[in-house]
Amino acid sequence: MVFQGTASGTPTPIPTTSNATVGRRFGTVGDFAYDCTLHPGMSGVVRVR
Ligand SMILES: [Cu+2]
Repeated sequence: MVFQGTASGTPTPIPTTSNATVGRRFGTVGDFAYDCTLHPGMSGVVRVR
């Protein structure tokens, strides 16, 4: 999956994996929208408060 935008604190993309756990740390308050790279239209937002 990839995060939209290039605002400060936007995490790097998460590559496609299988049977793995991948973490990203959000060090900045904000809304970080993302898109699934496998499924068109599967999107979400991580809200950091
Ligand atoms: Cu998906």
